Amino acid sequence: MSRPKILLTRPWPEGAFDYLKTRYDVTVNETGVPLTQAQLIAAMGEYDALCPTVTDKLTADILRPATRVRMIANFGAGFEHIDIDAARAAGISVSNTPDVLTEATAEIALLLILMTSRRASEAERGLRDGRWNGWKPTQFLGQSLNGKTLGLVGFGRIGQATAHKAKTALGLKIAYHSRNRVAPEIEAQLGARYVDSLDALVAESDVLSLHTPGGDATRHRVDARLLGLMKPSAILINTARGSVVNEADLAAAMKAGTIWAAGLDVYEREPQVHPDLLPLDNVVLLPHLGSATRETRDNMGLRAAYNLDRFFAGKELIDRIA
Ligand code: 8YV
Repeated sequence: MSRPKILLTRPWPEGAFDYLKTRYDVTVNETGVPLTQAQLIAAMGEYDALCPTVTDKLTADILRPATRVRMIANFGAGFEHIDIDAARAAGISVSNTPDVLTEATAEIALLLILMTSRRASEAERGLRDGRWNGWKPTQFLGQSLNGKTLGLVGFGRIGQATAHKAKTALGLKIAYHSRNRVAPEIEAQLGARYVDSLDALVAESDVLSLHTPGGDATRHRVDARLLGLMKPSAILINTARGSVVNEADLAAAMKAGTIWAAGLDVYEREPQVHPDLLPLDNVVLLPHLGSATRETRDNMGLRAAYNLDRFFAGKELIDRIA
């Protein structure tokens, strides 16, 4: 029997790619640029499965009932870029890669908390630019974190891992708001306090970290109004999805001194960053590094591959999202 034809829209890390090659007839887009919509539509007729990433926008025009592709194994946990309703309507199965990137993404949240609170980007830029002419008692002063409150918006796997690391490593107190309150044992284990109003959490947080999914339900949840509730000394961290924050409102709030700093790993229109954020010294901007470790990216590829294996074996997917 011929092997299923699989298209990777981007090259994968070696380990996961090697695994895939032993089982499938694999084609890789090696161009370094995302496929166009026309190329994605054509691919839907040529392959048995597609492995997209966050940079592939899979709209209803692409996810049609009569396509050859019957399985989409997304390389990544978030799936805001895939029209899940259209996939369901077209009878196309879709999987993602949760769990394997939890710790790596939580590490990036901690990195941004540290970088913003200690003004690391700004200070390093100063040193490299020759503006550091020796130690002074008042230079590049940041904020201490120990004993302050970290407010988490969304408290799934990554939010909880961030809470654990922030509490144990940095001495932050943990408060959270989410659609569903977690079990009392988890709250006790993480020392996490549930706040039933988002506004109240935002108002009391010294560091506010976003961990909700993207999509219509959370679009621009952080806007001018919400930013206005934050403490002037507060820090906003976003490792979730760019769409959760209204970037224009954030830039305006930063310029007006409404909040003290922001650390972002994700953006509304990646790879573009709102131009008003770029000149701001107290905004740390990372290029969507959440899951960017060798181990994690390999594990993401393997997790996507295991979902493909299940699909082609006629078994239930490990991580079905459609
Ligand atoms: C991934 C992410 O690198 O998995 C996610 O949801 O945000 C990232 O860490 C990206 O999605 C790869 O497709």
